[in-house]
Amino acid sequence: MKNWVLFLLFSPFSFCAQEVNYHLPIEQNITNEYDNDLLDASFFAKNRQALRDSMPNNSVAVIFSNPIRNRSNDINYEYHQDPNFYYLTGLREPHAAIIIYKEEQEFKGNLKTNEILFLQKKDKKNEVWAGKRIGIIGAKEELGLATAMENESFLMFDNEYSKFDKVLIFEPREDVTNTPEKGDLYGLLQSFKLKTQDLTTIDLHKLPHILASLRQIKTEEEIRLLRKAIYITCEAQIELMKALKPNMTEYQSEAIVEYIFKKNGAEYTGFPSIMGGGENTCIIHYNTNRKKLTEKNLLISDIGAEYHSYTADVTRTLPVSGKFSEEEKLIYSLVLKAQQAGIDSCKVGNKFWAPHDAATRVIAEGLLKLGIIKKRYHVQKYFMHGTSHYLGLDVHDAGLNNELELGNVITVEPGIYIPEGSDCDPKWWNIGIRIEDDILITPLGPEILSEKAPRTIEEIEAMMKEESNFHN
Ligand SMILES: [Mn+2]
Repeated sequence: MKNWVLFLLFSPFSFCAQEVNYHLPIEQNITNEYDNDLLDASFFAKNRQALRDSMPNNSVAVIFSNPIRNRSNDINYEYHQDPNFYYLTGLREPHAAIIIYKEEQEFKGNLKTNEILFLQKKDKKNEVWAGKRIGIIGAKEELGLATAMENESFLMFDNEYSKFDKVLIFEPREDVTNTPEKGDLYGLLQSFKLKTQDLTTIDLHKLPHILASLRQIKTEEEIRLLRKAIYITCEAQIELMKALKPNMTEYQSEAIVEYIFKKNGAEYTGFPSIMGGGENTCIIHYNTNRKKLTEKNLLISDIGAEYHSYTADVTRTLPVSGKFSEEEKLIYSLVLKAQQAGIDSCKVGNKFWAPHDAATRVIAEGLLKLGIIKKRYHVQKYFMHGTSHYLGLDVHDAGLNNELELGNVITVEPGIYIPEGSDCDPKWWNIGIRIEDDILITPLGPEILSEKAPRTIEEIEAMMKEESNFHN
C-alpha cells in the first residue's frame, strides 16, 4: 500500500497498465504486466480441440453465451460470460453461440470448417451505448475462430442437425430478459429449437461432463492467473488485518478489501464478499455486510478477487480487538488443525472427499473433547458444509469430484459455527470460525497458493498490530 501511494505520487503515468507495479515476488513466477497476463487465442483453440477430442464420433456441440440480466428499468446487471462459453471462445459478449463439430464439415459455397461462432454484428449506433463489439472479423483475427457468422444468418444457415448421431448441448437457458429481436440470444435459441425440434439425439449430460473433466485440470496459463488472483486476495486480507479496528462496520471492511482488489487490477469480485461479524460469523453465505463491529466480535472475511476471469477464494477469521479470547483460541486452533489435516490429504490419487473426511474427523474429535458435542455424528450441527470445491473460472468451479489429479486447484475450508442458543455452554455462543486456503495439487504434494495471508493465531495477532494507510 505505502509503496503504491509513493509510486502514484512520483509517476504521472502510473495509470497506464504497463507502468503498474504489482509488487509480486519473482519466486511466485507471476508476471508484472497486466496485458501480458491476458490469455491469447491459442489457449481457447487448445480448449476447443480438447473438447473435440473427447466428443463422440459424428457429434456436434452447441454452447450459448450467458443472457444479459435486467436489474431494473433500462439498467442491466454487470454482464458475466458463461464460463464454459468463455473457456472455449474467449468472447465476453452476450448474444452468441459456438458450434463445434467433431469432424470437419462441408457446407454450401465450399465452406469447410469444424467450428462456427455466431455473434452480434458490428453496429456503430449500438456500440456508442453498450461498448465495442468484436464482430466477425475480430472473432477470426483476435479470437482465432476458424469461422464466424452473424446471428441473423443462423436460421438460414445450412446445418442439418439430424445428420449427426448426437447433438451435445447444455439445457438452453430461457431466462433471456431482453425483448426478442433479430440478432439477439433469444432469437438464436428460438432458431436453434426450430432446427432441432424433431431430434431425439440431443444429449444434455455429455457436454457438462466433458467440460468439467477438462476445466478441473488447470493449464500453466490458468495457474498463472489463479496465482495472481489469489495473491491479490491475500494482499487484501493482510490490509484488512492491519486496518481492522472496533467500531468499524462490516461494509467498511468490505470497502478496504475491494479497494485492494481493484487497485491491483482485479476487474471484479469472484462472488459477493462475505464480511460477517459477531453473530453473523455463523451465517455461511452472509453478505448483507451492514453491522457495526465491536471489540468482542470475530470477523469472517471470505473473499476472492477475480483477475482476467479467474477467481480466488480465501477466508480468514479475525478478532476485531486484535486479540483472540481463550474460547476463540480453542476453536480457532481446532479449525486450523482440521484444515492442516485436509491440506495434507490433497495428494494425487486421493479421493476428492479425502480432505473433507480428514477435516471432519479432527473437528468431531475436538468438539467431543471440548464437551461441545456428545456424539461424534453431532459434528454436522456445527460444521455443516463441505471442505473443498474446485476453483477457476467459477468460484465453485466445474469438476467431477473424482480423484485428485495434478493441476487441480481446490479450496480447503473447514469451519465451526456455534450460533446463540446452541445446545452447549453459552461461553461458546456466537463463535464462528472458517479458515480457507487455495491448494494446487503438484507432483511434490499440496502447494498452498494463499500462503502469503497469515493463518496462525500468532501470525494474525502480529499482523493486526501493524499500521495501515486506512487508519488516517
Ligand atoms: Mn470457498
